[in-house]
Amino acid sequence: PKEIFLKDYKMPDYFFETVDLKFELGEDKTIVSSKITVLPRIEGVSSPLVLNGHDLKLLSVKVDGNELKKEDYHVSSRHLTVSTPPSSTFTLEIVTEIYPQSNTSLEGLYKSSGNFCTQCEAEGFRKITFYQDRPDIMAKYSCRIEADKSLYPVLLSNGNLISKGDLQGGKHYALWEDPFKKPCYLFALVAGQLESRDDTFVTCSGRTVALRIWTPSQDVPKTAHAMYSLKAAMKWDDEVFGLEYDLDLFNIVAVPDFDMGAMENKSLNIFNSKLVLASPETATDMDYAAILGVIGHEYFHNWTGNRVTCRDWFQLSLKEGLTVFRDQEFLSDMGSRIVKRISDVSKLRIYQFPQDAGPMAHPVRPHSYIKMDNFYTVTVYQKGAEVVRMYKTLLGSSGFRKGMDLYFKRHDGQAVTCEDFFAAMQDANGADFANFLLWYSQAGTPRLKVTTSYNPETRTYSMKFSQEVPSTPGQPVKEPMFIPVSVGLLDSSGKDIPLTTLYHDGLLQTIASKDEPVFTTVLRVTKKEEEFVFSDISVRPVPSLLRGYSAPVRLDSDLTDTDLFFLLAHDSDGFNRWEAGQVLARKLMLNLVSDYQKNIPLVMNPMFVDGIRSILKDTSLDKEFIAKAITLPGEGEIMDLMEVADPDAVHSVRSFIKKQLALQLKNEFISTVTENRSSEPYVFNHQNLAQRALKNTALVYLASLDDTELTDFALNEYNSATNMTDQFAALQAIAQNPGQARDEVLADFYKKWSHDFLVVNKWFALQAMSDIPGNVANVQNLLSHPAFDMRNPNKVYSLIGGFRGSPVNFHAKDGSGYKFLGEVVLQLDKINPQVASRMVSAFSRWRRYDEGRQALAKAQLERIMSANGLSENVYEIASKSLA
Ligand code: DPP
Ligand code: ZN
Repeated sequence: PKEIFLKDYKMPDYFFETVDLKFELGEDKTIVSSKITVLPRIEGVSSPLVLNGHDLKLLSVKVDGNELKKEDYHVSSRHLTVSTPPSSTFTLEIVTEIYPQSNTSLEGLYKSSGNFCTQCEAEGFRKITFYQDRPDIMAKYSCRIEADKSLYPVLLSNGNLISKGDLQGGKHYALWEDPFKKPCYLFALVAGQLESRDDTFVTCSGRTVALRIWTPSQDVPKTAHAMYSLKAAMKWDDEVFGLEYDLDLFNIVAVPDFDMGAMENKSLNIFNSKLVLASPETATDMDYAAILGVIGHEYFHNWTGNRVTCRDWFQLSLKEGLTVFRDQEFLSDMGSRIVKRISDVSKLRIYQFPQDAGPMAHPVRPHSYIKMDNFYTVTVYQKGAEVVRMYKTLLGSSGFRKGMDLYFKRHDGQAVTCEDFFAAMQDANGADFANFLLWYSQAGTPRLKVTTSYNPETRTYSMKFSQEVPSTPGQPVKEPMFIPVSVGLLDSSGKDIPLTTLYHDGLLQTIASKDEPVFTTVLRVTKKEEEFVFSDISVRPVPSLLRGYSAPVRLDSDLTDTDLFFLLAHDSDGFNRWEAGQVLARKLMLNLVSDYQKNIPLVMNPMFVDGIRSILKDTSLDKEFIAKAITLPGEGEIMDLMEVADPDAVHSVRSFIKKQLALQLKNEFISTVTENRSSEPYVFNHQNLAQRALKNTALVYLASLDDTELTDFALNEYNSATNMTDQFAALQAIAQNPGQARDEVLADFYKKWSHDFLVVNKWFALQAMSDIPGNVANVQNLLSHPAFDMRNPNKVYSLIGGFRGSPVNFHAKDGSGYKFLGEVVLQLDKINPQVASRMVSAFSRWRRYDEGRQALAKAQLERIMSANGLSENVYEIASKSLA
């Protein structure tokens, strides 16, 4: 396998101006003809034209209408090289034969439930035809599709429908033309039996856009929320960024077999049906929110990704980090900003921090890859979004908007780099971002330490920062980063203290005048060690540090438990209120883990119980916020903080605390459930979902006690539920403990929903993630359940992916969890390497565990590495994990 490096980037020798494609779709083969206008970069200079291809059968190549002779080109399993093409504009015509019906990789052109569809990002277009498969080749496309009319009545591609009509032999055709230049990864084609939900949207300038969401006819009723989401996203981008949709038609197609969540192909988004289909009876509030977010995300790509795209795949975060940031902001505006921030930061900590501390650690802009598919990561996406958020924290909303406007003004229609985005932000604001670009090139989560001190004589309050970026593979030594630290100070009554002046670097700086007080300021920490001193502080304050989580760092502070309980009760920054509770919970859990390991009986800290009780009873708080604030950090998060991760200890401790809270707050939890039941029909809005979230969190606590009365209480919730959110939460609550009640309710749920594969996937995931003892065997058995199918990524993500969600079972001491996963990865790799490689990454942090587990996990990685015909995808992850 060949590694590709950012430093080796070269401009292409040839540009493509127009691409006319023709697809003759058939049952056993498809013929693809392409006609490309090729332009040498330097007129008069001819060099070999190298095209990418992946296992294509070449039928013919023509240059300027003449069939090439055998000696004028060379074809291999991965390339087609035209040796001496003309040195000025010419046409290149290529015909290939492909077999979509046997394409299980779900990359290129393939079939899903009998329909044809495509997935080209990152490098799938080369499975369709020979092409310069790289994002800096931007061309105008037309696409003619021919297919059997009764089998494939709907024929879709990018852009506008130019003509359609019947052909001989029961066939028909459609001709599509996309007026915008695009890289080939945004090409799409769909052909099949589909029906649409139609609507319209009027953009800010008064253009009426036709909106269509396509699914098999029986699912059309489940697309109402997706349509609502699309219209909300279009309106939001009009209003917040002044970004208007640019064509008269926008199509979304839902398919059941899809590697990713969704794909932003120009005007023809293709979605995993999980992220389109919803009804109150079959989808949870979380599903509804995910649909809103992902429909928004793909729509937002029309500007951040499509109109301005990436020069090369190393720049992926240019479009993904930015578009994730945009979908985060969209959901914040549609619901609770604080709760959204909490969820996003949790996601970063649970998934990205471990990646950044392991063998797959890479910068937001990676330096190299073997398979680009392996770099659609939480680092590129979530940490990338944090990097974009820091610009906004530094510039404010209007400064950020100015930067975005300049970015589009400069780069519309271009394929650009992360530096171009940085430059637009800086130039539009006359700002100096110093060494900020290091966020794109240095991997690893920076550690930021703060020590504080108050001097009553000088009435000054000092914050001393020191930072360290841990070494990561290939990057042993790091430079200090530019860390924006948003801070506030609380007085003894919990009120924010006005911030006026600050000493830094020997200079006195004005923060704000006394008449227009400011309560939060952003410190720019740029050195290894640095001090900031607030003046005019009359009492010893309690600091609120890194408000809103202003930078993706691990913060160590000298706050005492008393300070943290104080912040939990008073901080005006909602995120930091939650954070104070989390810091307390992490400390409590780590202390108990150490007791557990020393065989010291576990004792619950009553202060913590009181803290949770007061949050639970605080009627001034948002209910979804309460649900978040009473939820303990996950097991993975705690293991991540240990020298040697101990899944058994962490699991026992977390269960212990959960049960203690349930026991000591039983009455409070029962009233939380009863007071938050609703007899209203299901509506997806913030108030209602917050109420359900709180009720269901309380229910899970209660049912953890495994007490007959409380299990019946939960069963009653299950039986009386009128929507999937409540029904599934009750199922989860009951399924926490092994036994008859669990078995019966799981069987009942399956019987109710066996006809709906998206609901059945929830049922798989719930069982896979279960912490019940010895669950490896159950999961193994479910592999042969009639509803399971290794070829469908959603099913794999639910059952195999879900299994990794139970550390205590995945890391079973006897190695059974590792063995199970090792076997599955090898089977999957033959079917779908992208999906297999996502699964194998569960092994990557094997060195974090004790020696016994290390040996068992390592053996599985070695077994995978020694397999014949291993894909590059799995090879890259497995070999880097072992390195
Ligand atoms: N479809 C994936 C996303 O939108 C890759 N572009 O993030
Ligand atoms: Zn994206």
